Amino acid sequence: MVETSNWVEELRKARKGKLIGKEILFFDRVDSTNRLGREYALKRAEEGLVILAESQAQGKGRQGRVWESPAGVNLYLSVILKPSIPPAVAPQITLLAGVASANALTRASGLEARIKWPNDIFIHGKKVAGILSEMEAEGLKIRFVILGVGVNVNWKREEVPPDLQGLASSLMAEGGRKFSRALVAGELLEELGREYELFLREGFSPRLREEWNRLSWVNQKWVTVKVMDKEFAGQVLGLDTDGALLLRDREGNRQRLVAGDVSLRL
Ligand code: BT5
Repeated sequence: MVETSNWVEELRKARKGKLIGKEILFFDRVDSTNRLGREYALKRAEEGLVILAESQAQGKGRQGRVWESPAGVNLYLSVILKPSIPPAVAPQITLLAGVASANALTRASGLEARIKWPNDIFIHGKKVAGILSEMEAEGLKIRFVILGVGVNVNWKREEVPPDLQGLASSLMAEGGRKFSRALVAGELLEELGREYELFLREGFSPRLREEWNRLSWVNQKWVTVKVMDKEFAGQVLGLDTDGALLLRDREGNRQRLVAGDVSLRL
């Protein structure tokens, strides 16, 4: 499908009346949609509000890393969520967003998208999307979660910065054709809405866990996981019933790791 310049209007039409994206604020350039989303949430914006930008000057990854956000080709969006869950289980939101994003990208592109724990979406072994969920809590209550997703849609391979060549890719680079951003964003918000509403009813359910394990790019692989200044090496067994990642080391000892704190290296 050829993209029209009013792709945001097309997306708004598709999301009319739905929880996630019933209101979509669109900006040409922001520092970070997550940062702006937080600002709106602090001003009591409603659950489901989506902040969408054509480009970001300071797109954020985890732990102060940078998210490359060139204009006109990709998706940068943040959703305000207000789940009634304890802060301790907030990393489960990243897991459900991983399932939703992988399924949405597969539906939109026909390419097989997989989750690299905890927050990367891979196609053909390269990162095409990243998730950043940031929480604001008051004591034992979550005030809101800003769920940010960046998807490389029509980024040309040769425009990927040199340090990310071979690591990062886009739907277009992997699929060999352009994709409609309205369509990709529409699938993404639809899947996020579906998984989020199920999560509110059922919590981190056996269905969600099985779906995550089915989509996992890391299960059975031998990995190193960095937790602060420690490193764990082991084979990935998959997610535990509460969403922690299970590793087994060479001696057969099991390790449980929570998505909030750690990153994984293959
Ligand atoms: C992430 O962090 O993968 C989370 C990315 C979230 C981005 C979205 S865009 C909308 C919203 N607003 C924001 O400000 N952020 C969110 P992390 O796991 O820390 O990965 C960051 C690393 O991915 C970088 O250090 C690079 O190696 C790589 N990277 C940077 N830009 C990339 C891109 N566009 N595509 C693929 N990889 C990228």
